[in-house]
Order: sequence, then structure tokens, then C-alpha cells
Amino acid sequence: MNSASNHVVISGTGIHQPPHVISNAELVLAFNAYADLQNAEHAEAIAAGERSAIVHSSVEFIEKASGIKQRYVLEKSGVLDPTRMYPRFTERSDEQISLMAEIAVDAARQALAAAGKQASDIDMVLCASANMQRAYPAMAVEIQSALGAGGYGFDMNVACSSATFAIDQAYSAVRSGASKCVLIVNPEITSAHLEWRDRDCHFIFGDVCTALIIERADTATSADQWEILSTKLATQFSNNIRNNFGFMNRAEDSDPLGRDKTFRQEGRKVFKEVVPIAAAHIESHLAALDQKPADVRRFWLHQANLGMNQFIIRKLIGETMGASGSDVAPLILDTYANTASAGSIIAFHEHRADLLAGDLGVICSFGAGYSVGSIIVKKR
Ligand code: CO8
Repeated sequence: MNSASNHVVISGTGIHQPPHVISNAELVLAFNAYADLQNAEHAEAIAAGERSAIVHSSVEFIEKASGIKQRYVLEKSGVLDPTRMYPRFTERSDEQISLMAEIAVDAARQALAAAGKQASDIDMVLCASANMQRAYPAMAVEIQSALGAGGYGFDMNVACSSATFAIDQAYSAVRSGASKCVLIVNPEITSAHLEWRDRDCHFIFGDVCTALIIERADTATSADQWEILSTKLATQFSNNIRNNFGFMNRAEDSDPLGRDKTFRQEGRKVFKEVVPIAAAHIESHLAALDQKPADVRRFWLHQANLGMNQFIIRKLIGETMGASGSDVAPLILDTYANTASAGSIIAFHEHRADLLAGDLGVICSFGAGYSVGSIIVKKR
């Protein structure tokens, strides 16, 4: 029966943690070896002032500027090879499951088990990520098939805000009665579209996949349920985080390996512009529910930069947050790095067990677009 007022809960989460860790020390060693090789190869041009030498990276800078100490990746030998500097994946045949679908299925199975659901209970699959492995068929349809889920699936890309925007879609579908039980997966293979040869950004990202089950409260049996009270999304166009890779590259005769075909950003501008947008967004979202930031027991914030989260928390509740995060705003960035859309969901997955019935929480993402999404939840 359709009803415009079904109560909606998040009833399970899951995470695929890739097998390899790259510490800052390993990363910097590889980058500096790459810089030395490049500088030796272009020594004449550098001496003639025709080319700038590549400057070494440093562990101290990375930790101070970002709070990141390590990252997980699906493949590390290619990333750390100074003559390559990107992961080495074996191409799979069309008959094999794709890598993105494989990690999504792993995270999804964990979320299903946590929610006490079968794949056949799912009637909508959203694959929401900052980049898709291919143009089509949709990743979500492959994941639906690999799991044996019903209904339909589609892909969504809102960069770092893909997960919260997908929660909004799932919430609307379940609330309206259009769907009963939605699986959201956020497979982020950022290592394949990060520019590991750029000192300004080579340390920022890591790989992961998160999964969420969102269903009607009256069908949920999980012991751990989070009612979605409200969702709020916003976007504002900016070129400050951009990647021009795409199907037009060939027709434009542009260089498929050009610098603009991987992640690039104006990090300082992003920092300055996105922090106030995110803080104001959360504050106005809570106000619409007659709530104040101080009423919130936990913020599961997007995990891009320690300083950004410190600013947001100071703006919202006046609290000075330490380098390891805080009880009100836990940090996972130090171990996972920025995992694009999955960051706030990893924080939610790992840091919610201690909350009590009635506690209020906010999941919030912010990033490229610009985009910001907030989800207000209450522990049942
Ligand atoms: N080692 C040593 N020194 C360095 C390094 C390094 N690795 N990198 C830069 N420096 C130097 C610079 O050259 C500069 O030197 P100088 O002052 O002499 O010019 C100095 O350090 C300071 O540089 P910055 O001003 O760039 O440093 P910041 O303090 O601003 O820190 C950050 C850089 C960490 C990038 C910071 O600006 C930041 O985090 N900004 C926010 C970024 C952010 O949140 N971006 C979100 C992007 S994610 C997203 O939306 C999803 C996109 C899709 C995913 C893509 C996956 C690949």
C-alpha cells in the first residue's frame, strides 16, 4: 500500500576495506623518486629555465595540511612505481564481474546481513560514486544482478556528495511507497582517477566501498535502526574541483593523458568556500526541524581535510576539535584519507554503536560541484 508518510530507516551498513595500505612515508618515497627521475631526464631544460624542477613532497606537510596518515588502495605496486604512478589493474572480460561491482557486492552483503535482509528484499539499487568504471550498462544493474536483487537500479554521480544525494533519493522513494527496501553502494576507486604525480594532491585520496540499506520502518527488524527525519541537498557550480575525462575526449582530439583528465583542484579556494557553505547548510537544515547544532549528539562529516571539519565544528557548536577528531565529530580521514562520497558513511558505519535511542545525528557531505547534502537521523 502506498502512503505519503511511511517512516524510513537506515537499518544496516557495510564496508569493503581494500587489502593494501600506503603510509605517507611510502607515498612520499615513491613521489620523490619520481621527481628525481623526471628532474634527471629533463635536467637540461630545467637548467635552461624552460621547465621547473619537480619539488619533493613531505610527510610533515601532508599530516599538517590534511590530517591524513595513510590510505587504503586496491592495488599499490603501480602507485608506488616511480616510472608509473598509478594502479595496475588487469582488464577483465565482459563475462567477469567488474571490479567496482565486486567491491560493491562485498559491502552490500555486509549491509544486508546487518539489516537482516535478503538480496531478494531489495527493490531499488543505487550505485552512487564520484566516478563510474564505465559508461554503460549502469554499474547498479550489474550489482543488482550479482546480488540477485529485484526491482531496478541506476547510477548517480554527485562527486563527494553522491552518498547523501542517494540517501535523499532512497528516502523519497521509500517514504512515498514507490520502493520498499533500497540498497545504496558507494564504490570509490579514487586511486584510478587521482593524479599521483601531482605534489599538491597526491596524498588526498583512498579507495573503499560503503553500503547502506534504507527501508520502511514497519518492515525493519534490525536491532540498530536510524530513522531519517529529513534530508536537504544543495549545489552551486564551481570549477575549483574538476576532472575533464570523458567520452568527448576522443572527438575533441585532446590528450587522453592530459593533466586535466584526472582529479585537479584549487585546494585553498575549496577550503575557504566550502566550509561556510557546509556549516550554514547544516544549521539551516536543523533550524527547519526546530533543532540547534548543540542538540546534535554526533556529526558524521565528509572526510576531506581535518582543518575543514575543525572549522565546521567550531562554527556549529563552538568546540575546538583536536587532531584526532572528537566524540561529537569522529574522524576516519587519518586512516582512510578522503574517500570521496564514502567518507561520511564510513564515519557513520564505525562511530554510532555508543549512541542511545532518541539521540540525534547528522550525516553531511560536501565537495565537488560544489555540492552539499545533509541527512538528519534519530536513533530508534
Ligand atoms: N609536500 C610539501 N609541500 C607541499 C606539498 C607536499 N605534498 N603540497 C603543497 N606543498 C606546499 C605548496 O607548494 C605551498 O608552498 P608555498 O607556500 O611555498 O607556495 C604550501 O605547501 C602550501 O600549499 P597549499 O596552499 O596548497 O596547502 P594548503 O594548506 O591549502 O593544503 C590541501 C592543501 C590539503 C589540499 C587543502 O587546501 C585542502 O584540503 N583543501 C580542501 C580540499 C578538498 O576538500 N577537496 C575536496 C575534493 S574531493 C571531492 O569533492 C570529490 C572529488 C572526486 C574524487 C576524486 C578522486 C581522485
